[in-house]
Amino acid sequence: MSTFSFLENNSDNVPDASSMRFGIVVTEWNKHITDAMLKSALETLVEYGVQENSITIRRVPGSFELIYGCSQLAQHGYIDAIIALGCVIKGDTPHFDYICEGTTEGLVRLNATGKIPVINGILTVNTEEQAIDRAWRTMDKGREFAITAIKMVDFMKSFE
Ligand code: DLZ
Repeated sequence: MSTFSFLENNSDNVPDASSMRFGIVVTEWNKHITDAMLKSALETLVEYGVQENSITIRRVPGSFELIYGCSQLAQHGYIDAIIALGCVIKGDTPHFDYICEGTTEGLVRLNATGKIPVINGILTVNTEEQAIDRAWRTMDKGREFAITAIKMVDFMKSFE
């Protein structure tokens, strides 16, 4: 098992985010998991200086809809980066594989447009227990995704 800790390695050089604007698209599927990540992501963005009115939140039904949601937000929102929050839990059918492949491919395509960064905040796990571990029990993925988003906006702004 990987012992790498994102937060131990990436928390000391987070740029000031007070001028940054973010969009968050979050799923209703596995809401108890995605809401926990949303809460932590919001707290983290604000901790690093983001104004609450500079964060646009939109909800979509499932992870598959995140791509359309992020695409719309990228086109119509006045924002610097998007965090896509979802949680896909493996079931008894191949649906899990299709959703994971579809969302990954979709997020790759969105990022490849080079318009704004879209952070992959979709947990793809075998069990609900694994999702809980990642969302709040042993990890804090919402915080990780927020810090990643801030760093990517800083990266984007380095070309302006
Ligand atoms: C259908 C489905 C299933 C089985 N599992 C999940 C899941 O674990 N996590 C998730 O975010 N969404 C799931 N969905 C819904 C799909 O993402 C999507 O909403 C539907 O296929 C309709 O496009």
